[in-house]
Amino acid sequence: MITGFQCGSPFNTETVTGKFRRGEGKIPYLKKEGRAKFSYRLEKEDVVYGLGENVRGINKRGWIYESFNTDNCYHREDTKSLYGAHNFLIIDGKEQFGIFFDYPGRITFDIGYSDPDLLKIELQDEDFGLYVIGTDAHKTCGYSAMEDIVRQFRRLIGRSYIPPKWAFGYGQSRWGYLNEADVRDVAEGYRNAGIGLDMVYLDIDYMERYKDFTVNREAYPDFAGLVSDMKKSGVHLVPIIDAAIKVESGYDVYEEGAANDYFCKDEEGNDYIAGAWPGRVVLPDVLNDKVRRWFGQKYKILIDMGIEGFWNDMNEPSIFFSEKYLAEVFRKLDKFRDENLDLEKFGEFGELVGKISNNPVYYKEFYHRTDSGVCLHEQVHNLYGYNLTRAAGEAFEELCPNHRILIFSRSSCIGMHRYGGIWTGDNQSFWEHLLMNMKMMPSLNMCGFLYTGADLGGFGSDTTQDLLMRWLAFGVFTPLMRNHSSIGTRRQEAYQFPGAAEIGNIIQLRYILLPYIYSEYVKAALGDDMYMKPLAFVYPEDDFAKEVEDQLMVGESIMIAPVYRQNAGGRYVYLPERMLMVRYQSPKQMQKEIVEKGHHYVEIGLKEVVFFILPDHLVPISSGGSCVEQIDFENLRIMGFVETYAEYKLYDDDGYTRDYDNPRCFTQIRAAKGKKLVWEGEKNSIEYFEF
Ligand code: MIG
Repeated sequence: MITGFQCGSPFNTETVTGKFRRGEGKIPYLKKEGRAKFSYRLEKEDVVYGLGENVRGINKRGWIYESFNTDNCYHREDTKSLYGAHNFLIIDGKEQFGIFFDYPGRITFDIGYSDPDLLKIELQDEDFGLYVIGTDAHKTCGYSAMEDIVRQFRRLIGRSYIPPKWAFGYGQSRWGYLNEADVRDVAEGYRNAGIGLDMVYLDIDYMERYKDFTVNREAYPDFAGLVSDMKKSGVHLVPIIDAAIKVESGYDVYEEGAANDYFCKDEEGNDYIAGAWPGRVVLPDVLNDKVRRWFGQKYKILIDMGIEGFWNDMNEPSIFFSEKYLAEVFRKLDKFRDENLDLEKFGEFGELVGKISNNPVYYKEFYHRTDSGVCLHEQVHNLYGYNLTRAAGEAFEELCPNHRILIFSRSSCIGMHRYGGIWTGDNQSFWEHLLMNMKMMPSLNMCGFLYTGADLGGFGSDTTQDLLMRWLAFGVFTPLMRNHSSIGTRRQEAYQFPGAAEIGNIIQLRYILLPYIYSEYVKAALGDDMYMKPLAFVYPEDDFAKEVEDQLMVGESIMIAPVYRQNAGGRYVYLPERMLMVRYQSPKQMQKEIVEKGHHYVEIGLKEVVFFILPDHLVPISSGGSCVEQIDFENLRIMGFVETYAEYKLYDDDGYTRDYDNPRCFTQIRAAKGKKLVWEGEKNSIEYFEF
């Protein structure tokens, strides 16, 4: 049951696509403290879920968060906002309800920061949509209250993006692969080490002077040839696209956009000039329908060269400087020349240049011409990345109606989940960032972002072999499984390490579990469900499960408990019920053991991945392979924990077309203890995996 309130005259974000009841008068649960301020008294035991891409826990209590998309590479405990604006919260206590603010500007969520028992929400202005989601359906439908609230919310915002099947393979990325030889080296490095690989990502280095939709011809003399060569060996090249367009006469994308007035404008109505990778840049005004169509069609340039996947970066938008601000900085700097730089003066001096990158003042300097009129960027800030990716997503449906294209973005806002996935930005090779990755996943899933994952191994700083191994052991389960690192850091391709063979075994588990991972992913998308859940969503009556933030449910059959501490030989695991523990060392070395409900110390060696299968649940697996294309999805094996009887609804398709709802995609598998497996559907063979 969803009630939608319209406060003032909100900007049409096109986020809500589903049905709701129009509310009038009093807003339930929340106390209105002013026109754009709300509060809610939190009981001691209340848990607050949501906010998608953010720091801290699955339970968001005890900090103040802000929705204002930011290119912030410091993912620390004191960070308030990252690259996304995901304004959805669930309160789980005596009262259980969800709230969603459909609003593109800045919002503050003070969740017990100023007052530990108070939730306070404040919006920057008075025009917004507010949706309140109650629950009682769970009493009859078999879902927990939290699952029910999430499902209702997700129905309100529309079906999550489903990438092509190959996008569920393992990918290698790095800022700093400079040319064709580098790319071939990576693919070869993996092949020689016998490690699976489905994509090599191309960072800004592939472009000609950081110009979108160009390829550096010196570095890539035959780009289309390379793309096709790589694809023959099962590897997709996935190039990056940045938000900003280089100002340069003769550059067709710039000239076309300038001639048609497709760029954001400054106060005087001229093209707004900012600074980014290519130097002076303009920003495509993707909040305008026509511009969106134009920008989206540009992806065709690369699609025509055989490209089938993209990542969209810098679309908060990230701005290094504005021309106006830069001039001011130079002017002020000059004044310091003859100053005595004492404490205060030196501070001011440092700040001038130190605060130049992504200074929030830039967002007050330019305008959009949207279908609902001219808007100052700051008021609609959180919609920029969303619409840049939407431009691509909409174009793909037109350009490739029968062919899914991979797309994920750095910046996002709820609504964008229909068009693409996200990666979680510039983390570091820190153990605490592995834990943060685990906590962020279910929060993102609640908000509709299913195709998501972090830079495995860490983007910034030097990684270590053990961190990479532990992170990959978690990454095996995240829909986006990509190893990515920054230029200037230690190389972290799996084959670079002495333990390459063991790292390869961990990655191979991904390919073995692929039938399950793909099936659970698509079912979550089709059913408005989460792919990764907190334990509390599945075991709502279990008080201890409520506090577990370092274990997750993955799909309907698996619980994971990754190791996230250096030099740990294992960890404590909480089992809300008796489960089958699977200990994986390599495709040929797997053991199982029944573990009883309760707390256990489980040894988990660096080379191992341990996961748990729920009682009377099944996990369809493959016999492995070195890329998704090689996986035999027709002859499957089942890992199961059948105590009496288990059923599993398997989803599978050709991996490319968009006929998701076709009943032929489903196979119903039934397993009764001691009996042969039976199934209805089109699979060739399905057998128990004996181990
Ligand atoms: O400011 O394109 O998050 O993944 O490697 C850095 C270079 C710009 C930020 C992205 C990162 C990417 C990097 N980009």
